[in-house]
Amino acid sequence: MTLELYSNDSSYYSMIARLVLVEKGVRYNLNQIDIHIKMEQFNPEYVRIQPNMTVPALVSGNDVLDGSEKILRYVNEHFTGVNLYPEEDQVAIDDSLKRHYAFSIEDLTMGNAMRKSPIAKFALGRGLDRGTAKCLELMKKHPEFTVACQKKLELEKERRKLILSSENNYEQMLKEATEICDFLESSLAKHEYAASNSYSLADIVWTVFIARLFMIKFDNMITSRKNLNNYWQRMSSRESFVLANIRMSMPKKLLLRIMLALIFKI
Ligand SMILES: N[C@@H](CCC(=O)N[C@@H](CS)C(=O)NCC(=O)O)C(=O)O
Repeated sequence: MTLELYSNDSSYYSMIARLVLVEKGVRYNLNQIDIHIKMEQFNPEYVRIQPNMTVPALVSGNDVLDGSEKILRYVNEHFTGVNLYPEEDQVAIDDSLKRHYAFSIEDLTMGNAMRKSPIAKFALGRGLDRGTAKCLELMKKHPEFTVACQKKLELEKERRKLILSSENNYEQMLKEATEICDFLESSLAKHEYAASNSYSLADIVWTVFIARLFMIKFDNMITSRKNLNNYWQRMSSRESFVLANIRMSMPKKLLLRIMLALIFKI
């Protein structure tokens, strides 16, 4: 049976999906979805698979998993290989996953980009406008997607409010990111991995989380904490880190292409 993963190289949640597949040693076909320039998440063929119009999505036979947490749990449960969710550690792993998914990495990333650059703020606004226009167009041509599109449009509205408004939640996100790092630092004083003494689903999400902190130049949150820094050295030297293409930076050329495409409506 072939597994089809719909992913974007620099997408945070796609990295989680890739990392669990690699850690479990599962072979899969990688389908690239350009969510930034061509905005392929709004293509009807893709919306049929992933009505949330986001990446990642995983198709495994008749099963369609629409979101990284579902993919994490599904891949661990349905494939042989190391058990990344052993019974005795499930409470701690669930706690990690709950904390991780309660945090909005998007608000932190975008909030940070906008504080650094007014151009980024402008491009982001344009990106939201384009997403909204694509969604409206999709709804017009494909009335069968009306409910999905209305949900997405509502989310885009929320995003605009949270990310672009002057009272955005960046400070709150910064505080929460610091609390997560403190939580990890103390967990790692008790055991070798984030939730236990063996590598688990928790380590998958925290690896991607830390990589994102490096991407947005918050290295200090990691390097200033002894256990976390040591953990990061270990996680980032795993073979899976390279094989799953976990990114700690956004290629400058790609960033420039995205900005130009958004600003000049290419
Ligand atoms: N909760 C979802 C979040 C997915 C998500 O927000 N993906 C982003 C990329 S990291 C995306 O596809 N953004 C494009 C869009 O929202 O139009 C998950 O865990 O998979």
